[in-house]
Amino acid sequence: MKRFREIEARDLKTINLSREMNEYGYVMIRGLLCPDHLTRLFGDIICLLEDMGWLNSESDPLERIANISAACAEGDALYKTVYDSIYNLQSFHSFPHHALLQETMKLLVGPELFVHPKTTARLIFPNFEHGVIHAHQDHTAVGGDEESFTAWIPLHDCPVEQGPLRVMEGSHRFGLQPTTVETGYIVQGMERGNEWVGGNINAGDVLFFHSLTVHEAIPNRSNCLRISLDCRFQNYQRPVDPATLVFTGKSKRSWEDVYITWTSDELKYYWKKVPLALKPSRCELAKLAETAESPRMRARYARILERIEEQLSVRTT
Ligand SMILES: O=C(O)CCC(=O)C(=O)O
Repeated sequence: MKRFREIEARDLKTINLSREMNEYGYVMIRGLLCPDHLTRLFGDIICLLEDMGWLNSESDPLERIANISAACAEGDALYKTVYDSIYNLQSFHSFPHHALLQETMKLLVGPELFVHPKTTARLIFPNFEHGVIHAHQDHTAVGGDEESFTAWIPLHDCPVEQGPLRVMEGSHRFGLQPTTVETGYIVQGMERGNEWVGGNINAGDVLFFHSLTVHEAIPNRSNCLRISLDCRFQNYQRPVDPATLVFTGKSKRSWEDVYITWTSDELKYYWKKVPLALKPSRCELAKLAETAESPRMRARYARILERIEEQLSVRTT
């Protein structure tokens, strides 16, 4: 596999990042964050994983040696319990607001930066096929504006054997690529683009890519849990999908549940202070809740509308 084209953080002032992104569909920035910036969140997550029995009790939790008998992945009930407790951490939600990350995101989208509030954590057990994310484009799952980007950030050194992400260089130029209905993935070997690029991604490195860039995880063949974040962002003058602001599933989860243990109000509902142009708008959502093709989609639009209205009625400081 060809190695990432890489940019050193110290060279950011002299490089045209947007041009790099347009050309290759990704930028790999080495040493953007210093490993100390990761310590707080990494420590909070490790404590939770240790309490939940996901780590080998014989070794130092910071080594992340997995308890294989606990192996599970997104979609499993056990995974959700652990995931939800990580998702409620204030340190998890404040992470994408780190000044260095935001400065770099602005180089890609302009000064009107909007960080999507629903950051994703990835907890990837080793040698557990069910947990491997195969080739896809974020735009297929996330929707919204195509000019959106992901920052993929491991919270520790992530050598190739621990299963970092790799990307299909130049694939963002081919529009949405077909996926199979059963998996939502692009069939292996059918990805369009130049070629796969990858390599070790270390603590402090950040891989940014376009919403149409095909990417996938390399299988984690180590004995360690891989812990990483996907943070999504865009320019807020471009349309923002309301589904990025609320929980769209059938569970009654709300931002109030997430905020329960937070010690500061600063980032609660921060998007309400941003002049967002929602697409679909509230009127369009109401229409879609009646006219969308399937009952499942009608119910989903109705939920999104209801939750957006609820949020608008919550006062923020
Ligand atoms: O971290 C992973 O395994 C998958 C991440 C991913 O697909 C994404 O960031 O969109």
